[in-house]
Amino acid sequence: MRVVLVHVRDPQFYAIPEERRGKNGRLQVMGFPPIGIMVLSAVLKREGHEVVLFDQADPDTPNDVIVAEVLRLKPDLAGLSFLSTTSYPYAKILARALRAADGGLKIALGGVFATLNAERIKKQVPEVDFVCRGDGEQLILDLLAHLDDPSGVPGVTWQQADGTVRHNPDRPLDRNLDQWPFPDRESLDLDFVESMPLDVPVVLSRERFTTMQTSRGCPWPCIFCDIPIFNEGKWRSRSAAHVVAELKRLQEDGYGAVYFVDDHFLLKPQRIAEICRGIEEEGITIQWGCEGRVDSSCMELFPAMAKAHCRTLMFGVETGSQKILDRLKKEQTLAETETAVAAAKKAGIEIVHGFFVVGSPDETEEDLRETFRFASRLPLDTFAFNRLCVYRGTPLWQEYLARGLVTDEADWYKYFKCSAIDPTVLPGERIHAIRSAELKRLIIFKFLHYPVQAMRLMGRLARSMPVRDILWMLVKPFFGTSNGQTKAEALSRAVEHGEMKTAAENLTQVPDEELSRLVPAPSAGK
Ligand code: B12
Repeated sequence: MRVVLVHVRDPQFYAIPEERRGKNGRLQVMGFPPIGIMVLSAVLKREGHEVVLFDQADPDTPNDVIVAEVLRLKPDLAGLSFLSTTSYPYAKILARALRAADGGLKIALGGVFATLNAERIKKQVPEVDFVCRGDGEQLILDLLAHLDDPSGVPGVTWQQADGTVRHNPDRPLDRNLDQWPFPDRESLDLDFVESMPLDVPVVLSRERFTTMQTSRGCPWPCIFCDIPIFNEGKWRSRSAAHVVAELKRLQEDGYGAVYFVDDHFLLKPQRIAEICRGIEEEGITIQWGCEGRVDSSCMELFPAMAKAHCRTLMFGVETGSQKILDRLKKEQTLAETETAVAAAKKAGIEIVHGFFVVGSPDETEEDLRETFRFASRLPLDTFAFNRLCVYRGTPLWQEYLARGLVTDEADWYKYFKCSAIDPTVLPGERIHAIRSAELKRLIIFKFLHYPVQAMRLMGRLARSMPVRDILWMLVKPFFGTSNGQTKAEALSRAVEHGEMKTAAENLTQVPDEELSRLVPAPSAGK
């Protein structure tokens, strides 16, 4: 059978504004590859199906091109994959455009947001035939075999002929992840390169870049995260041998940098030790990055990871206030953060990154300032201070429902910064003002107290950015402006594409009836 798979992105994550082609003639796209559809493609191809992939990061395949291609290819199924609340409006627009163009096309949606909101999506977007929940590998094979009657396919939400929406039982979590082939990285005519080092710094290399997923899930109960719900609170992993075999293949294919998109890569020490050993034995030199919790028991393996070319380690530090850590149910201590960051640096991991959130419930101005003081005490190389947001499905959403701050009926598809709806969060403008002031202080502090580390980072940035641009980027906050972006910034993603990001967030607030007016009406008879 023939399947078209599309990775839907919001425009803030669209590639590079100017066209750039590598030596091999392929368009270079800055960002993470869409491994969700790449995995599904590999599985489908192994079973003999024909697959065509589209990634909306490709400026050559906007919606109208995808619609025209689908009309030409006449697939048995069009699968749209998207990650988050912010890309849902774009997935709706594309689904409706496809349905308007071909009333008989079967359309499926999948991904984390779709999984957690399946029934609501099916009712809001009747143009979509199947909303697919959870892991997609076996599901898509089963669905293809039962397109006309998916009643026996676990994990699918669909509509019977009498109009009843059916939410088939969940698919049991599959622990055998080694059974699936490596992602199909060949079917998109794109080369992914890392984002400029201003958003997620990843491994800071200009090598051919890709991502891998070696485990799924995280069992901790942080109130802002929906991953435990998506994975039923479980953590599952591929074996070390399977991971090493994929890295080996990637090296043979010319990749030089890999980021593991695992929710918590650092969970199992023995597996990490085996991966590091395998990397050494196979002579793999790919530089890689990963993220995990600061209370990981893998800390004693940081030296082995550094030796196995782990270049970047990202920790969810969140805040410098124990009170807020506890409020977020992060179940970690400030002391654990200090120990982990110091251990990673001592082990020789080049880039140790701290993810922080600002604008949490019950956070005072003093807590916020303490977060920046804490960040300055940590020997972190890079950091990001993002605003806390609430997503449907998380424990924080449940709390907001109970407190009457949101309703499932009206708000389920909206993207909210907590400060916009929770009176126990500091006002958005205050958070912004304090963050800007403290960030300046932090940059000066880093240069004065960690000059060698700061200069090393500058050196790494200089590999991909002109020195003039680096300097301008550093002094810009002191002029109180985010304007005058450098060329490098223009090429990078979210941080610099502030306006697009806001536009994507705002689009989630547009009532669906209004959004539907943006696409042609569905064709009659469906
Ligand atoms: C890597 C990543 C990113 C990358 C982007 C990767 C990309 N290709 O575009 C970056 C860093 C850019 C990013 C950005 C953002 N992200 Co992000 N990201 C992730 C992360 C860590 C991994 C995603 C991944 O690659 N998974 C691996 C692949 C194999 O899995 P998958 O895509 O889910 O696909 C599987 C199934 O879902 C299913 N499936 C998927 N599609 C389909 C389609 C069909 C038809 C079928 C049958 C099945 C199916 O089959 C696949 C195989 O099993 C997830 C956490 C997670 N575990 O999912 C967060 C996550 C998706 N991100 C999240 C968020 C919030 C964002 C941002 C909004 C952050 C921000 N404020 O800017 C942006 C929005 C990006 C966007 N365009 O939508 C949230 C979403 C929560 C929500 N309800 O909205 C998550 C869940 C993190 C979290 N803990 O809350 N992200």
